[in-house]
Amino acid sequence: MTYTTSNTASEQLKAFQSLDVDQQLALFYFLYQEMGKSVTPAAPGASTVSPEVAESLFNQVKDLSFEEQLQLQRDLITGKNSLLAREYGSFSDTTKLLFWYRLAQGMDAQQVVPLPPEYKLSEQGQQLFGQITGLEFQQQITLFRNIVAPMGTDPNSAERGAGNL
Ligand code: 45D
Repeated sequence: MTYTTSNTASEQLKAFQSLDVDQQLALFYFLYQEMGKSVTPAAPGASTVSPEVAESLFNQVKDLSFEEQLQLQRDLITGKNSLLAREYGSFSDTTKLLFWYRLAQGMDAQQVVPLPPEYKLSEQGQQLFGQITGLEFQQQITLFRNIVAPMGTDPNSAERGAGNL
């Protein structure tokens, strides 16, 4: 068994976060494509998810240019402060996940900037893709929640008035 195949959940999270920002976006989208079919809008009324809140942020992003959409997604990953990043930061983890899910659906509907057609994952990204797709569905969801949770800006710790858009 190699080191990478024995990665634990928290090591997979670290490995994901150690990829460069564009690789994280691409890997996340490939994972969506892989699992997307098995995610039905499962129990939208359930637990801590707020579909209308995720939808409202999605609609704001949808109205941006493709370049701005890409920048926003990069900024969410790097934790750059902005109005939209603070709005995102105020969501529950599951609502954050739903928001990313909506973005990916938006890509499929050509409302959100698509991946360049020949975009490839790095060796490291491909390995991680293999590991993550091999996880049980529940473990995948947990990992995804942990991936999206720290993104954006926590509105309570963000300096008031800082950032715009
Ligand atoms: O030019 O309990 C690159 C809910 C390169 C319901 C790029 C759920 C340069 C409640 C950067 C690649 C549904 C929430 C461009 C559960 C370049 C509930 C662009 C489950 C253009 C369990 C890259 C939800 C881009 C789940 C634009 C499982 C990349 C949700 C964009 C899973 C990537 C959601 C995106 C996932 C990835 C979403 C938007 C995996 C989204 C992934």
